[in-house]
Amino acid sequence: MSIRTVTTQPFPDQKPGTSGLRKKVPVFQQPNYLENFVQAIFDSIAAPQGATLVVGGDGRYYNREAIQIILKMAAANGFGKVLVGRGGILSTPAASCVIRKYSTFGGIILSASHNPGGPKEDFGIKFNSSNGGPATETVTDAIFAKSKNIASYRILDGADVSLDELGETTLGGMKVQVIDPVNDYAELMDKLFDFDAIRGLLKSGFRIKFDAMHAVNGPYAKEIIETRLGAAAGSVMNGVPLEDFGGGHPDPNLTYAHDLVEIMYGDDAPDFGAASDGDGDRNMILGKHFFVTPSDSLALLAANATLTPGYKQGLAGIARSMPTSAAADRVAKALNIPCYETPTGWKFFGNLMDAGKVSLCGEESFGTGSDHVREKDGLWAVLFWLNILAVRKQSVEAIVREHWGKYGRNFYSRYDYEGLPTEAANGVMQHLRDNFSALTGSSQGNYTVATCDDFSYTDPVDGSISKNQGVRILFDDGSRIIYRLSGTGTEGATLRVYLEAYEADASQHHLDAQEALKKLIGIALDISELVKRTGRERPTVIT
Ligand code: VG1
Ligand code: CO
Repeated sequence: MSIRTVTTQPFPDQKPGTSGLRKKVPVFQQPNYLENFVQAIFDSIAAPQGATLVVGGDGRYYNREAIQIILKMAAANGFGKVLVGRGGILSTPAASCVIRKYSTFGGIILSASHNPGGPKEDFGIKFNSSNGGPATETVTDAIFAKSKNIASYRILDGADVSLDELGETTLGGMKVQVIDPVNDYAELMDKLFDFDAIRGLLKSGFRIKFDAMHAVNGPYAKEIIETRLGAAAGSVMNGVPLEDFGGGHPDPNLTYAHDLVEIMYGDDAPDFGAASDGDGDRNMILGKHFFVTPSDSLALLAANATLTPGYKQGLAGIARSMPTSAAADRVAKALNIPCYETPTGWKFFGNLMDAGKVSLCGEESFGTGSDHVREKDGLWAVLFWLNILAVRKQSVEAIVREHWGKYGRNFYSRYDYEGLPTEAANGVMQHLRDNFSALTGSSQGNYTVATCDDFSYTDPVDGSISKNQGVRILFDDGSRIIYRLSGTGTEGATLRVYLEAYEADASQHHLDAQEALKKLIGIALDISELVKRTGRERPTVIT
């Protein structure tokens, strides 16, 4: 087998977004497109000769082809060994777990997360460092810079490697070890949570439904929830991963996980429902006829963490992304631990966790996680909830209502405007920025604007600064409106509007979030001129 150096031309669009490079499959299928980006990664990360790499993905369309290319390029670029999940499968949190457990140099994860899959849909690739987390902005900036100047890449000429049997083969001078994608992850979960207690809960007649949405978590959920924890067969629905996720949108929210939502709001609803996304790192939590917002879920896990074996010593601190509600801040305050506010995207949590500053972190976008890995982790959140439910022996709704009674409630909603013309979306953001001084101090209905800014973050560990992370309109009663452009969309621009209002008075607790936020939503549309500038009367998705 010989190593080939292939001459290539740069593609100007290979800028990694919130979590890696995401494009439509046909874009990735262009000659040299994936190869260029992989070479840009290898040229940026300075892996020592003989280093070990982890490779796996969420099984979506083009996963297998991409893995074969990456393996041949890794062999040609001096890697000594690659650990790859059987069938090319590794959920994002499982990849993070494997990178850490075997002290590897890092890993390449293939996923476009919650975006649809298939020949005309989305694909994605990102590099995770040896801590198991997404590469820092310094590294992703370097990858982008390399991709813009790339002139050639190296690849091994050779036959494809079989990915379907466990065991070791060689590719040129490199070892390829096909590993069980579930096992290491399942063992870690068993250490963190009281599987006996959860088994007892499930034996007592407590019924659950987990919707894997035909995505990567199917095999993980079946093994852990049905086999190891003994939930009734069929507790995991849509458990077979499909290349196109069965034509669905593998995004666990009230809009896209409608099958599960129908069951959980139906006559014979189980006690607990949950779903995860394409690559298994997001989670949605439901009780019987009850939805737990991700921001509340983070706060609740933090408040109840010591009920689980993995967190019984308590938490070092909590971190949340800036648009996530401040519900977790109230818990941190009560526990007398620090709470950090970071830009959107998991890569910002890594430094805090590596430095031991935080144990739990989360985002409003259905992402929750801890320092057990360096990615958000969907199934972990589900098991955390089950452990709490097994100990507290109350319903999901009762636990959440008790929490609101103690800490007050942060009403929360996100409006997404997808597929906007980029100019119109940028125009909304610019219009807001141009009006910071006029807005500051102004009255908007019953609300008064305290300050407006463009969120900027200085990493408390390495001092790096990330600017322009979202426009914040902060009101004097603690309510907030935030506007942000998505970094993961693959078509046009996606504008997200985040709304939050705090209510300390328990008598208001019957209110629906949309009802409670009605005035704030009106203000958000008004001051941004969103409808006029985008022509959209309504958002694409409300969560
Ligand atoms: C979205 C979410 C963000 C999340 C990111 C990756 O980013 O808002 O909170 O970290 O997706 O999630 P954006 O830039 O489109 O708003 V996914 O599950 O990669 O794994
Ligand atoms: Co995801």
